[in-house]
Amino acid sequence: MSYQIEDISPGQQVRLRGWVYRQRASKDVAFVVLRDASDRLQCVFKKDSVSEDVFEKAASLPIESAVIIEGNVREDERAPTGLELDASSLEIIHEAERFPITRDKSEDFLLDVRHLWLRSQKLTSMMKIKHTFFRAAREFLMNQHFYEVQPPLITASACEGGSTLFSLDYFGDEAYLSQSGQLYAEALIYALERVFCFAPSFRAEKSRTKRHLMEYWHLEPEMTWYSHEDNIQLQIALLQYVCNQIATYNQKELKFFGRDPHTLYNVQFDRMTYDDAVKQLQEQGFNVSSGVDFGSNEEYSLTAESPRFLIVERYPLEIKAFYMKTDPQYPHIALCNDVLAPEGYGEIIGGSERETDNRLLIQRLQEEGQDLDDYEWYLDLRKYGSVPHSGFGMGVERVIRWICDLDHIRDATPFPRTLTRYYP
Ligand code: NSS
Repeated sequence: MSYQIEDISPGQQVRLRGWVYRQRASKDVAFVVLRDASDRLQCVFKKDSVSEDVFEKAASLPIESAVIIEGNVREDERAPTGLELDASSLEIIHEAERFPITRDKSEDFLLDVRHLWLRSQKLTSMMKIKHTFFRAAREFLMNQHFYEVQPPLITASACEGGSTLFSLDYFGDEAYLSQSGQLYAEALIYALERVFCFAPSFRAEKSRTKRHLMEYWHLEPEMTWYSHEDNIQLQIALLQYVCNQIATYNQKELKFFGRDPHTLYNVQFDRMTYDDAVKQLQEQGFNVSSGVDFGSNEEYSLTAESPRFLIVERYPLEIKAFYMKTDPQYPHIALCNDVLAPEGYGEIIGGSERETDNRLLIQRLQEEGQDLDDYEWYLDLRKYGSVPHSGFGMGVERVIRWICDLDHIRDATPFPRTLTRYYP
């Protein structure tokens, strides 16, 4: 019977299928570290206990060859999993060519062979954590009676301003890749009330940073009847749930990244207004004044020393997107918030209550220089049964970057699209 490495136990006779992760041999014994999706295991071929043919093959196996190995599982204190295999047979399914990835390859080279580097422990561990993220986020929202909906990815209009749009030729017209599913989610709530989109978003970010991808996964809940405050409470609960699930199901992977699962079991939140954040930054020596959006240095500084998330709310209207609701009591303030990750990782969520007054929306679109014709359908939503509503967008790779303590966001996705790269 075929097993996955993580399911075996001492004393069992097993058949394992996988790839050669590492290999070395002496005169009398060959060691093959086998890798499958679940784990790695050292398989020991002793010259005096296998046929000559099997020993020869085991002693000369190129790494990344695909093999099936049978043997007996035995405890071994020195092994990372506490187990080893006394191998009795070896079947080579495919003998690999010389694997191009060896120690000390440059970052650029590893990006060129990303299709092969995916097998590394780093990317495999990241992908397993990301898998839990997707499952947990869906589970949390569905338990709260949200419907998952599918926004279009080809659009006629900008959601987040014109400067980061990727344009494409749509049979002679100019269309764009979606920056956000939000405007469509706002249409969908009139049918389903609580919805979320889980889809790629595209941003033509022209600066080279460690936290921007050109294509990233965007989780965007949108809810009828939710106020600014309800919206923030949902963000907190969602982050708590997702982090808790990852702490529970990805202990091995977290350990690989040096992150203690305890820091994720019960994540904490601080909260401050934009004005207080400006004051704090000024005290830290930053030359910021009210009415300016924070850059990455400012965001870094606000949480660099903190193990807690930071919610910054109530930004000046003039630096935020056209759809954010004006605070009825303070007309220069938007009822919005960002969430900054702990430890200086920067913004992971942007959200707001949505403006329902078409006069204000039209005014703000005009100020942004947008063509009102492109937003006619969106403005219709305020004409037929308009209700208070809120929503937010969470950048999945931004959260994964923090959880896995990754230097660069490109390692939070298998095939990153960055300023200089869209291959492989
Ligand atoms: O531009 S956002 O702040 N907000 C929106 O797109 C809203 N329309 C979302 C909504 O309310 N439904 O982007 C949201 C999040 C932001 O906080 C980041 O975590 C992430 O999307 N984001 C990115 N991640 C990776 N790379 C890039 N370039 C990027 N841009 C935003």
